[in-house]
Amino acid sequence: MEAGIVGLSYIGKTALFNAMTALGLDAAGGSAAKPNVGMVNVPDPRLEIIHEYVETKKIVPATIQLVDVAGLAAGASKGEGMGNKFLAHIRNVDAIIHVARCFEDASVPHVHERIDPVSDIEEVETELLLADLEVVENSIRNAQRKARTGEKEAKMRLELMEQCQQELEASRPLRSLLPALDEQKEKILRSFAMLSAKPVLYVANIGEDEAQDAPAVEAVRKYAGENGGEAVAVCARLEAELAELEPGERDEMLAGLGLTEPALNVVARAAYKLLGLQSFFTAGPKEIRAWTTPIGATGPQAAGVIHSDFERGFIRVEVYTVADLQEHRTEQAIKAAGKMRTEGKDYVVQDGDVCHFLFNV
Ligand SMILES: Nc1nc2c(ncn2[C@@H]2O[C@H](COP(=O)(O)OP(=O)(O)O)[C@@H](O)[C@H]2O)c(=O)[nH]1
Ligand SMILES: [Mg+2]
Repeated sequence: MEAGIVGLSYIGKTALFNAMTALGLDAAGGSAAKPNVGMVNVPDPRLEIIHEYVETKKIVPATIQLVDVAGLAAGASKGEGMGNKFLAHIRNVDAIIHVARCFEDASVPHVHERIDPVSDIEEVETELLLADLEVVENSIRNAQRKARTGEKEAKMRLELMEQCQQELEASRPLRSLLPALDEQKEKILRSFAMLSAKPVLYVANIGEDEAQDAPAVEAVRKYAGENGGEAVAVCARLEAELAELEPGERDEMLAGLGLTEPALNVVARAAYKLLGLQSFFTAGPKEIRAWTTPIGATGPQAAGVIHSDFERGFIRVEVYTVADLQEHRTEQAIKAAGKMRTEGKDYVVQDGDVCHFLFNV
């Protein structure tokens, strides 16, 4: 699963990418032709809780892939500059992290020489809407031809695309249309990988001394609420500095700021949720590990995340929760208390399940 960072230039996209991936690439990195790609750990306090009760050699968090593309400017949808390539990179991601500049800093240029995160967001989103509109118009022409010959699927597609056209022409993202669609239409719309239908997290990039509820940040939150997205505020530069410190020094600096964890953890978890992902755990002497599945995955599908043989040879899964472990302290005690559940092929794995898979290969 992959999230892509978008936004205008000089707003802190690469700073955020560096902080999240701790790769430390320089600000010039990441172009439309060759975006930066890195893995982000998704910090999960439940891993440490499990570790209080289970001895292990290492702890492995879940990860998501993050892409840092070059800044998008007006005209991208018309293929200006590297526009087309840029849009192609976004088309491949599963969710969008849209960064908006709230920080003031005379030494960092701004493409429009003013701080106005909501108009910046609108500028980028207009390009995404226009790119979608082009896809929609092509698809309408194609579906009209086929619908004339009475093809049923084409008729439905035509109806859907006309709905999309209406949304886009009213400057509304397609994600706001999704909840109203029936299952079949939703599936068709998803198959187009429309840019404005992707889930989005708005990141208000604030200055070092700026408050979480500064007017510019509140404006971003309001915009997010009205456009079917989530919003968080972080100081990307501060987070990038934090990410470079040794763990001990980092904790000291965080404590000095009155924080218990970097704001980035919040972003990583929000992105994970945005992608429709959840974690289950395995816990043993070799490792305690968080594994990623889409919400709704079954026992065999979850087993397949660990190894494809596990999915094929799945017999059953033994499951308990982190809360069970906190209450009973050992797996044996969980079993003795009758809390260890045995589940079969149809079991829908829940976020936070601790699993032992039984399989034959
Ligand atoms: N003062 C301040 N500068 C920042 C902040 N975030 C990023 N910058 C600076 O803004 C410049 C552009 O950031 P960069 O991440 O390269 O922007 P990008 O073009 O969106 O990738 C760099 O010099 C950063 O150090 C911030 O929160 N505060
Ligand atoms: Mg950059």
